[in-house]
Amino acid sequence: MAIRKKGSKKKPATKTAKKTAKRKSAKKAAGKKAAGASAGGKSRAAGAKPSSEPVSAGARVAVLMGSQSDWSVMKAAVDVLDGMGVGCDARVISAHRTPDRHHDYVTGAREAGIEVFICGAGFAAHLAGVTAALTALPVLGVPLEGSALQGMDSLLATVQMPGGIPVATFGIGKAGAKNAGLFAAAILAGTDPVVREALDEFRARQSAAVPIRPE
Ligand code: RP5
Repeated sequence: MAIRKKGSKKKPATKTAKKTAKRKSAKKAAGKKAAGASAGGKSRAAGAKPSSEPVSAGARVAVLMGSQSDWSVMKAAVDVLDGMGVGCDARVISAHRTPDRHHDYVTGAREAGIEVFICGAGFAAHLAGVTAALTALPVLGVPLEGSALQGMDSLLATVQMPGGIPVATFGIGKAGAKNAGLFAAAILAGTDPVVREALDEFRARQSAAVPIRPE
């Protein structure tokens, strides 16, 4: 039998008291976890601010790039989609420099009207892969040049996804960005006759622009 010390307010720890205490501390821990999740959580990078900019009205394709320095190349995807009347939302979002912005954007994108992601990144390019991990929407990856390995690093990082989380990977650089834009249009054209027509017109214009003889 447990003996209470004189003056001690603590009750003897019976089996029932121990169980109750265990339940209470589990409940407290669960409450803290929930509060952390809704407030951003402790796992978030210190000082990182989630993006509060809403997705552009009417945008159906999100064009993400890891750095401002990627824009001159990734613009090729936006240009081709703009030309077909498909709305884009272009963002500088890095999976490693702005992880909260990335998480918040990708997880809210479907509800905001986004149907396809195009992700361009250089070096150890994990932007497309992490995006695909967070959404079941189609993710098109564009490997970018810039490192000492001239984009071979980003190509392999983007294309070599382990089975289970697919990323459709395009060529390195501007041609890859342009083709990713066209492929995004092709995905939308599957259910949207207006985009299908725009894509057919794009192809027809492209064919007509090829000279019969070299000029
Ligand atoms: C990647 O690192 C970006 O996608 C970019 O291609 C590359 C270099 O970024 P900066 O150092 O130019 O910002 O994350």
